[in-house]
Amino acid sequence: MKTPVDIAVTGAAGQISYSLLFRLAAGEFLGDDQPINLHLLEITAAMPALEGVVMELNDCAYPLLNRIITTDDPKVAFDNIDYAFLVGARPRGKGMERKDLLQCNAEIFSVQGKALDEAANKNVKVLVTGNPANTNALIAMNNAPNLKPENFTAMTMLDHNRTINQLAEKSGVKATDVKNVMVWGNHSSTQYPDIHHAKIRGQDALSLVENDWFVNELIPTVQQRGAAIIKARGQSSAASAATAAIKQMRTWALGTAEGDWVSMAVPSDGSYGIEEGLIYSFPVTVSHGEISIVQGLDVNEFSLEKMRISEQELHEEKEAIKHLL
Ligand code: NAX
Repeated sequence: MKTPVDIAVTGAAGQISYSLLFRLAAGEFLGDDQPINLHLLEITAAMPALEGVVMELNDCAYPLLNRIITTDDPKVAFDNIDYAFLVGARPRGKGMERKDLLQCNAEIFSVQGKALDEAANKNVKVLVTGNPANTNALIAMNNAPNLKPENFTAMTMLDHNRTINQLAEKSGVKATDVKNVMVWGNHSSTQYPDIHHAKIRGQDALSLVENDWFVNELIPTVQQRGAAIIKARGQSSAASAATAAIKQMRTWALGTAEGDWVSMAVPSDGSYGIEEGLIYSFPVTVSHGEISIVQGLDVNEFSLEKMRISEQELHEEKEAIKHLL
């Protein structure tokens, strides 16, 4: 058996974690020969609920689950960790403005960034899922000066998977027949799911579906998918978010498939003219744990305009929390 890896999950008593933790423990992340230690962080008020989750984890008698640590202290949670799934965040309360939500989450992620800086393994891979995910990742990154910016990503894999699914459903093919979709920008309703380079069984997607369907159906459907799920289910996406979190972290650890890429929100290096330093979703490939933004793709005026709208939103979010950077 290999040495266990240490994985932190924040918001561990929440609904995404209720799907995520069991799948991590079952070996879905790094395989069924990789034992894990789980470091579970919650707010103090949710510690009793977290104990219930731990009882259930233990009742599964998972062979790979070596140790579970529960705490309400980020420094304890992040001690020597290799991977951090930052899922926990403050939900939008009644009467709360978007900027209030941004502020209280900004404070959470500045504390967690400092704790990661102090306690985590220097090669830690940090995936921010809690919303507003891109800007929360930006704050955590800026509060961790001893970690590299490349240690941080925010989750747009769910949006990527949603784009694959829309295209597969429309074309009557399987999800695995669809390659090279991408999602640009913010994990918000300004995100831009783009199929200009997508292939369906090796053929250009836009030669198989109408441009009108792409513009007027696919884009708004993916942008509004989270809201549609809340409307139907009465709760926000949880199992699909956990699936996407595992896929994003697994891809980061083990690499992308030959000839394909995925979407991840990563620190912009100015590629495609996007403001440097924003955490912006790009098409990326991964090799040996290193993420590279796919370069040299043709981007037409239509796409550029959509990419800029999302960039502008991220710029405004950054301005609103700049005192914490
Ligand atoms: P829940 O409200 O069910 O769970 C969140 C948990 O986080 C709660 O148990 C809460 O006590 C805990 N928490 C709050 N502040 C904390 C802190 N400072 N430290 C540790 N734990 C803390 O939400 P859930 O449905 O699990 O969603 C979690 C987050 O993911 C939300 O911000 C949500 O908006 C976001 N999402 C992001 C997605 C993405 O694609 N990036 C998609 C799914 C999801 O909407």
